[in-house]
Amino acid sequence: MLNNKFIVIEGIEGSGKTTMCHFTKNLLFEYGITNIKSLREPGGTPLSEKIRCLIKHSVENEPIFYETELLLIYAARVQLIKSIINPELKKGTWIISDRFTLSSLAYQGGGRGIERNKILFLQSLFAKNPIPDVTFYLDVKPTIGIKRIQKRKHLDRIEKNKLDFFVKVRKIYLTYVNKDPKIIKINANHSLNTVKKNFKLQFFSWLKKDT
Ligand code: Z5A
Repeated sequence: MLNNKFIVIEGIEGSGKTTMCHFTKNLLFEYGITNIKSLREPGGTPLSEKIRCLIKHSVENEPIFYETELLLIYAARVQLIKSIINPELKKGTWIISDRFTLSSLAYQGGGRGIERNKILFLQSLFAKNPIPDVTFYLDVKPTIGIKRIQKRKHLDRIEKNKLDFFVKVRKIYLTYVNKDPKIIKINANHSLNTVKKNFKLQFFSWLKKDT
């Protein structure tokens, strides 16, 4: 029997993470794995979903400081790890998470400019484990990703950032791709069908190697 895994999908907005999380679930089904839980960050528990709303929306007449944003993200994350991720992994459930700790290094570190050491310290205090077994990073040029999400009517507080913000976020993602062998980069600039085809190849290649 295969050991369950903790799979994370990362990337900037419009890279196709949510689409690929659904696709990953289907690929696991295809492989005969059915005990799967799909999660998103920030969110995934009733309290974490409430915190998600605070993170995504502006408060009238009060700016959200970057440090506050970081702490809210970690509050939601700790809640999710303790109440769902860790107990489910222990039970043998496969977890697919739309974003995880790498997002904080990319957005709060790269985008907001908070020192990496501060983020890693917070992580070491409250979210040391679990470490994802694999992270699929969907790499898209910010101009392409933004164009995809602009089709939506409402952009949230973070999505309203300027192009330069997402350029900085992507740069940090790419730094980690180059130094962490557990991160698999997928070129997400192509059509959805092409990205899915490539994702499937890389996914099964990882799954067969790792199980
Ligand atoms: N955040 C943070 O700052 N720090 C953290 O530590 C964490 C999170 C964990 C979560 O918002 C926000 O929280 C996020 C970062 C911050 N900031 N923002 N903004 P979210 O969950 O609402 O947003 P998101 O995670 O960025 O997801 P998204 O905008 O929904 O994008 P996506 O999931 O990557 O893409 P999608 O929903 O799958 O696809 C978007 C559209 O593009 C859709 O119409 C697709 O059909 C289309 N699409 C997807 N792929 C393709 C291709 N290949 N070709 C053409 N069209 C495509």
